[in-house]
Amino acid sequence: MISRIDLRGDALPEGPALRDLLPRADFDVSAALEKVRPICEAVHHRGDAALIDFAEKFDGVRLESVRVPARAIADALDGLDPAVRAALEESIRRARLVHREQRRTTRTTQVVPGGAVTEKWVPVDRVGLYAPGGRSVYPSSVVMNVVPAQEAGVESIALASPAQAEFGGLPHPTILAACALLGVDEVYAAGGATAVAMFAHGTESCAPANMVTGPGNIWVAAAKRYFAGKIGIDAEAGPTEIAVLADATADPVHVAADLISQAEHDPLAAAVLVTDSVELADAVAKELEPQVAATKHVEDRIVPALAGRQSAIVLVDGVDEGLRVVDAYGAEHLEIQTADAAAVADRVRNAGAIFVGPWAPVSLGDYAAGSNHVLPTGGCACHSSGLSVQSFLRGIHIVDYTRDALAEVAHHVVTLAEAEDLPAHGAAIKARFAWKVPTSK
Ligand code: HSO
Ligand code: ZN
Repeated sequence: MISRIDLRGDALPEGPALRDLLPRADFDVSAALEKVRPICEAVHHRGDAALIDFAEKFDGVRLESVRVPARAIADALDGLDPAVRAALEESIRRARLVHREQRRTTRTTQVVPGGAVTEKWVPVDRVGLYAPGGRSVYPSSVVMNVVPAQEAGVESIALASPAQAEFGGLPHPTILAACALLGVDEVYAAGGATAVAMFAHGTESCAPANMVTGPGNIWVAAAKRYFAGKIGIDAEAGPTEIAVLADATADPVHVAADLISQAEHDPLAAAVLVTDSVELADAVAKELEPQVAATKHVEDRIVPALAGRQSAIVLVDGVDEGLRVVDAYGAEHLEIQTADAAAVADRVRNAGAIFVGPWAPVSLGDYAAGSNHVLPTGGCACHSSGLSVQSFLRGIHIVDYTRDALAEVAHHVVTLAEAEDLPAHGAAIKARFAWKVPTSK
């Protein structure tokens, strides 16, 4: 069901060459870009009417309004299964504990006497959060988007999720209930690229947002790319990924279960085991069969995900080589199931989130570790982080210099301006000192 890549024996290649040996899904956002362009333009020009038409076309339901009435949100909470409510509340509580600690404090650096730079952290004014609702309805993703935005101090938070024909054109009730638990009352029934376009341009019923975040399918990613530059976006989410770095001490039953857990998301989801133990590789491959047979979503997601070119068991000579492989891969989720897992985890440089040892499976992080599950995919972990309070903050530098402090450095500024052939830059300094600025010469 899962292929093998044997990297034992020869020295591993460096950087991109190593990355090229590793499995990865085809996720061509640029091809999708052309398809979302007319959707984004229609929402721009026709506003709510376009959203209503697209909901009819894509979600099979004619909406009276895109804005979800307050009553529907309250009703969804009333109808929520008490066990799901308790689990969501615990998830929210833990996420708040972690994200609250991420708040940034204003810092002033006294560069010279009379010359200071303060970095002031200001939340984005208004954000639009997206919660998918097609193949997947994830109230947990509502928590993972809303909590960091709230803890960052964002004042205006709106959420969109696709209209569900089954629920009279409202987003899924569990999504609405999660909004109610989080105190989000501005919710729209809009899906995929249409939701991103709604937040980017604004419509009659929805004010434009400064930023859009949240997971979604390729259309959401393409719409984010389309609007990047106009609005802020978080990372473009691709299909989910789990990599497990394991040695002979790992339990194959756990490893197989964890690989399957993320394969369950999507036929393009990636499950990669990196190990120096052939015995573990064999045991995991064997263990996958009965576990897959015993679960749901087998033919439509798990089997294509595990059998796809994006998934593999990668054999390496040792844990050091395994670390090089997982760093080259830069997984969204990386589990370390080796002896002395914490020390091994400490050496990892590229991963969206790292799960240490046998008792921290990715599923824990998906729901209730307190960590965020909106994480960089497709190797973007080598330059980006998951969603956090920081995602919703801007650090503004406040430059405050006295006359003397400016005078002290004026000749350096003028010299650099001249070196860059920008005399007007220098003149802005000279003008303040009656043109009597000493040059560095
Ligand atoms: N593993 C997904 C998030 C998720 N899992 C939502 C379950 N529900 C991407 O990090
Ligand atoms: Zn998951």
